[in-house]
Amino acid sequence: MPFRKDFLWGGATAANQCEGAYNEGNRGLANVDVIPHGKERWQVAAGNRKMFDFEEGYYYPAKQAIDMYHHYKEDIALFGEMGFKTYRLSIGWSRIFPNGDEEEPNEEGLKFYEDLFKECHKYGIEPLVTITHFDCPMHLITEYGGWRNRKMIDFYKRLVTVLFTRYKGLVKYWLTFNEINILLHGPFMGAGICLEEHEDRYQVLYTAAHHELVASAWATKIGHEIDPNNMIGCMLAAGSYYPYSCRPEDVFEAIKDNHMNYFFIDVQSRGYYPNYALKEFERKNFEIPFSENDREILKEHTVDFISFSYYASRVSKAKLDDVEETSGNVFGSVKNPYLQASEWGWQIDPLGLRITMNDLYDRYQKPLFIVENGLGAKDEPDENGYVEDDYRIAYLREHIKAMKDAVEIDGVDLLGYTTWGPIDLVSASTGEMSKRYGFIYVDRDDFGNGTLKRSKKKSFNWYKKVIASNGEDLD
Ligand code: BGP
Repeated sequence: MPFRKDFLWGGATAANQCEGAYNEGNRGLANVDVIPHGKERWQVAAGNRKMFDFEEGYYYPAKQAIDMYHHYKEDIALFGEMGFKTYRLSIGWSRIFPNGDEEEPNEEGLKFYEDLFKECHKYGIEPLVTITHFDCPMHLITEYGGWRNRKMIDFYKRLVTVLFTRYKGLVKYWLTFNEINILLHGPFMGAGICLEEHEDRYQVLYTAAHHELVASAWATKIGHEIDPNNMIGCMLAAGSYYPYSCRPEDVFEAIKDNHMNYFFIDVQSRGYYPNYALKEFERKNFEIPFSENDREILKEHTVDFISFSYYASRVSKAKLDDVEETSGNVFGSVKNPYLQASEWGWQIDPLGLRITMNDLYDRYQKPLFIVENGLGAKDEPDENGYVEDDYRIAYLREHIKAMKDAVEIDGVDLLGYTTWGPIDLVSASTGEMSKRYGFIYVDRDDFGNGTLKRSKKKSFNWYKKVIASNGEDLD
């Protein structure tokens, strides 16, 4: 059997994309609330268009999302029915600390997640918790400027101390920052940063990166001290870059692009800045804002495992003259002429998952955890909300096969696999509901209409079988 006996099959969501109830339970406003649906979404997420509050004339999908805040029992029961061994979810930071800089946490927020974790355990589901999945209390942005400010490390430390203490015995698997590399591409979404005109983008973003990296190492330290059983991982928006051709220039371009991604994980996993980054910092006159014991914290508190999202591979080319670009998760790349793409232009490459797994495992020699993978597609439900989603099954089947090969043939150590959006939820990149990933259909459209009724798609029973057979039965 290729997968371990205790292989963690399941699904993954993020607070801001499913919870809704943005102003209930004393929750404070967060960056993720004010990122609208529509063509300005990415401008806001990237911090190019400052939107620090709700504005007239925009629709904000995170406000209600799929209202999991009120439906979680029903939703977790469905995950239980599919046989989930794990459920990845994230904590809304502003539920726990509404402003982010309070001394005392908000009990209602803490209780909400405690109940939710207990609900998971009823079904034998192990929670896998992302401490922050893109969200940052708005007050920390307006008062402190988000992660460009070193004080964020202390606020984050306070948050994680509260979480590790309160949920000791309920949660064992933790991820410090979702897709930490998004910070370079969508700084408002990833780090609560809108660049001011006088600011140097490079300096600000790598300063914020240092703060997040140090905060992540602190979380690892604190988490292990509070409970040595805790397993704490980093999280990368992965997808290896291929050279466009075997021209050495293209091959080298791919090395450089891969470095940009690995940078964060190199620090989180090895405990020090890689030379290629130090050299570039020198050229750019960037001095890492090391404080007293940062080096030691980074060095001594590296992650236990490497988690990542994988939707597609990417392509690098030295000369971008006659090539097409394509979109992809978090950031696009040159289009690969050998691959098909989803309706949103994300290229489909199951073997790329095996390649990415090999790259990461060779590089870090730590267990991997695939915490996002899936196909965003338009579904057409019948009158009962049933969807014949063979395209989704086909996508997942091929990716699971590739991951099986990576484990069985290449010997990669893999802890688990959680598909993205086991229940339809709001898309991070577009704010749409119609970009659906789920095994469970949710009656809700792109503008907030619908009954929120949940119904099973064809893929629901298929995934149930996959889990029950520990990945043997993929038909
Ligand atoms: C990742 C995020 C998720 C998720 C997923 C799918 O970047 O971690 O939050 O949304 O991608 O992307 P999208 O929702 O844009 O289709």
